[in-house]
Amino acid sequence: MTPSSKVLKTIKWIYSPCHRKKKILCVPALFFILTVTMFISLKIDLICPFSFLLFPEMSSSLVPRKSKHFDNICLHPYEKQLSNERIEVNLNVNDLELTAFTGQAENVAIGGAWSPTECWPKYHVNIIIPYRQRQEQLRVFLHYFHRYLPLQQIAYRIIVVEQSAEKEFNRGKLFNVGFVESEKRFPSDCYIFHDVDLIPQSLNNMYACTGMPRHLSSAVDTFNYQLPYCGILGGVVAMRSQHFREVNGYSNMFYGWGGEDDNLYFRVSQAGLNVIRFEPDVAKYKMLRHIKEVPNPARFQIMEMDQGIYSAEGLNNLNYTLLSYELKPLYTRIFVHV
Ligand code: BGN
Repeated sequence: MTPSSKVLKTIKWIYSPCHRKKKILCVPALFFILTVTMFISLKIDLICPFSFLLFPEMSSSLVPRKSKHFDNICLHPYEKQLSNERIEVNLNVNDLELTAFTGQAENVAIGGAWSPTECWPKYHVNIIIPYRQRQEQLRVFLHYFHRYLPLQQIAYRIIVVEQSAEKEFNRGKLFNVGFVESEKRFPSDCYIFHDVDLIPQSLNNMYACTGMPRHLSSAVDTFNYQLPYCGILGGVVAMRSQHFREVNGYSNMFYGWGGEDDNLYFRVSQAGLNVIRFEPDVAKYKMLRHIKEVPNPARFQIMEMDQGIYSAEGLNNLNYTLLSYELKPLYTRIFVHV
């Protein structure tokens, strides 16, 4: 029997209660078909707001780094018990304070890398931050993250990709550059693409990758801790490097504010991947205050154009000029012209 005749036979079987005049069974059968069809067509919309229900599987859905170590593996907050610990956010960190903090930040290696010394970290991440002229926020970010991440007992490196002054800011392209440059120098199976103005508020929001791409910042204070729309994938995203390559990274075409994150959501769905979100209480973020950027009026056209060519536009046609590469005390700085 060919696959298509098999399908026909199944459809006939489902409808058979109606033919056999068993009208009583006809209604539930049709109801069942209708529900399944609706569920498939609305799959994304239905699953999206409730995707945090996957949370109970959190520990098993995190993907550990490849390793031959079996002894003395670090325990992570949710593996001990969910943590209620809060780390204070200092919203005003000046240069002097940051220098003093650098002196105290235990074991942070030059370049902003850290790894636990007492146990073997199960997770290893590169955190990429696109950046330009947000010195105050970067200081707050570094001061917070080098206290927050060590408590999760993960191995990490903070990589700031700074764009030169000439053109409009291109968030997506800076992420692509951060990924390519990091893969050359300190590759990782897991990447976190992170805005500089977002501060996680729960220690249970593990900075590690899940089997599927994860939207970490799905409950931001400025959106009343709610998801503004289903296809949002901005702020903070964790992706396995293999998946990032599969979706061809971000688009390089979005200069100015808006669209590149929605475009990533499109790329992820086209690759047959799902977006995971943890429960709102875990995915809570505070957004640091800044002046609202002016949206790029051309973003809708770019989005439309890119949807036709995304497999040829992204990581595989990335070009940029590396202006400098520096290991700063609390982060790795990559300065580029894009
Ligand atoms: C959306 C923006 C996102 C932004 C969110 C949250 C667009 C659509 C362009 C095709 N999307 O409106 O880029 O992250 O708001 O601020 O503008």
